[in-house]
Amino acid sequence: METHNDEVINFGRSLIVPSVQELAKKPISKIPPRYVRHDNQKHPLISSDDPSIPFVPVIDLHSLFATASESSTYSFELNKLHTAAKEWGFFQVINHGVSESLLEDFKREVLKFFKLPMEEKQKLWQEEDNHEGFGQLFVVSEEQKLDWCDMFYITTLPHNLRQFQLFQKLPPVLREKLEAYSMEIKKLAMAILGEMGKALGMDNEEMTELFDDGVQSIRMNYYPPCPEPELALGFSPHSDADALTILYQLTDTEGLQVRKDGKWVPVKPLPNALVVNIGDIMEIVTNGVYKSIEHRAIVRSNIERLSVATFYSSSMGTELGPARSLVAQHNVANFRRVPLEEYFKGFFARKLDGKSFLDYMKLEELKENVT
Ligand SMILES: O=C(O)CCC(=O)C(=O)O
Repeated sequence: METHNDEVINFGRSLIVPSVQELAKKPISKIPPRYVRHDNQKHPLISSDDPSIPFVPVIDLHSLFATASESSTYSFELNKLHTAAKEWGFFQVINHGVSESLLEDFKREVLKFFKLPMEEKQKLWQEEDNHEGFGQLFVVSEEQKLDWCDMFYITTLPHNLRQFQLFQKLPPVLREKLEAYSMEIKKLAMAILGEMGKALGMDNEEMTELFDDGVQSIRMNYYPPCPEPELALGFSPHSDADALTILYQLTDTEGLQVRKDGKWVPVKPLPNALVVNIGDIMEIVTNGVYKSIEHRAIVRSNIERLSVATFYSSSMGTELGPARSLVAQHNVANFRRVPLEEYFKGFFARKLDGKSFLDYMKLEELKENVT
């Protein structure tokens, strides 16, 4: 039986903005100025049809989870995972163990959720003092440019941090599938973190202590068709604040792009694959060995796109900083230590701006040396 706590932590707020999905239903040929970006062509665009573009690495998790650790298959895949986390900060996973039927069921419910009439969604809209619910995150001023996206955001784990009132208002079948999905994705995140710990030579107990009761939140994204897609962005460039993000691309429309060597590289949706990326917490915990990478989402003129991002962070009550077992290995700590709650509150109080928040965590004397 789920317990809940009326004193759940409020991680932040965001200014209330109108629904983009409703706006996109109107017969408009131009987007309102608040959605117009003039900076989104700053990095050359690459199409995944171009044979010269690199592919985001694909890791076969079966080779890691079900193969003896002495085997060459295991070490080959572990090395691939380690290299992907260091050099890309992004990879896709196949044979990940999350059942196809759960993925299908959850997808169906999320699609239905975004099709609910506005009167129903209004009951789940963000409140002024808390950013959980429908809306947008990181909106801190009336002048700020907005993303061409509606999202629903909720903290799912641990249960005592969940906004019980909000969760209870979700359609019952979505609630049930979301609960199952959240548990499966936590298992997957822990398993991937475990493999990363081995690749890094990190103390296993330290990894478990940091992440066993980790904070998980889920963000469902709906990107409506946009009449001027080249002027808008579905999601501003950002790195994630968490340790590990697991993204489920619900539709096969391309939209997610990763910044690699100064270029935006598309992440082509693969059947039954999930996208995993390193977040800022993991960059900090690994003392900078793994990198959180900037990514963004673009939009299309004629087709909608949906995705669900699950963010997994260390446990509340732990201190965020480089793993002690890695600092001992590296003989230097590259980031400061702060309580996790303070870190999150700081992150959500700012406008999304690339990796700027991670810079705040870097120890002063290292800032000039790190590009
Ligand atoms: O929709 C996407 O592919 C990107 C979503 C994302 O970056 C996020 O929710 O943090």
